[in-house]
Amino acid sequence: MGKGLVPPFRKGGLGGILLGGEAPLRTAAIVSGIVFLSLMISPVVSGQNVQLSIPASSGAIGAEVSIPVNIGDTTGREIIAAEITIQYDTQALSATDATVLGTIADGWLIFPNTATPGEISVYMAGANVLSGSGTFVNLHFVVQSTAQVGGMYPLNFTRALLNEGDPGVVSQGGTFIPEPGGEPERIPGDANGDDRVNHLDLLKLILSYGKNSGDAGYDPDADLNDDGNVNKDDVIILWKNFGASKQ
Ligand SMILES: [Ca+2]
Ligand SMILES: [Ca+2]
Repeated sequence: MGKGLVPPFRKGGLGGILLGGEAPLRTAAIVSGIVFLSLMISPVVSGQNVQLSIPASSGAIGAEVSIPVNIGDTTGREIIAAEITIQYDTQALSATDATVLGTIADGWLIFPNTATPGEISVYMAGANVLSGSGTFVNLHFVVQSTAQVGGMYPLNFTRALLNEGDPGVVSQGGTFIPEPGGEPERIPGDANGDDRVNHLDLLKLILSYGKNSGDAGYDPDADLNDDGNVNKDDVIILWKNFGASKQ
């Protein structure tokens, strides 16, 4: 339909309007031009749609992170419900929850669904009509140990619906970048970090026994109480926890 309107618009079009061609031709050109322009322009009028977007974010491996879904100006749009589904990479993230506390949808009911790996869906609705712009909902994740530090993991909308589809939505996904995690917490007495306290830890203490920080052979891992020397105090810590393990 748009294509059929192109030739008359081109032929009589702007030239006819600007230079003042013959009256009927000019009228036809103006009418077809207006129809053509309105057909071409109406799908891209951005004021019609409300934008949903996810900003770039980052977080340490092992940490809990909150990633917002932001919403553009909602004033006067009568928004009282939304359905959003975001896909993410399970190598980097695992979704745990979604909340609206402190967002512009604070007070709405929210039903997060994280049952499908790599996907978080939220159904939300409220009696209070939205106004303004800002964070719409916070998505909560745990950064996975398999995440690559510095990698760029996309979060994409696979569903974004406001009310029953009116107003329309323009959605833009985001990127998550993992950061290095802290040292995992060791159980007391675990000198070699294998989450067990046993003869291997005792061996490390024996090899470093009597050594002070700065000495050749001083092993900071064997210095269980971090006081700068490996001595009977460290052996006592090991002995008290001998046999312990994580999970
Ligand atoms: Ca150990
Ligand atoms: Ca010590």
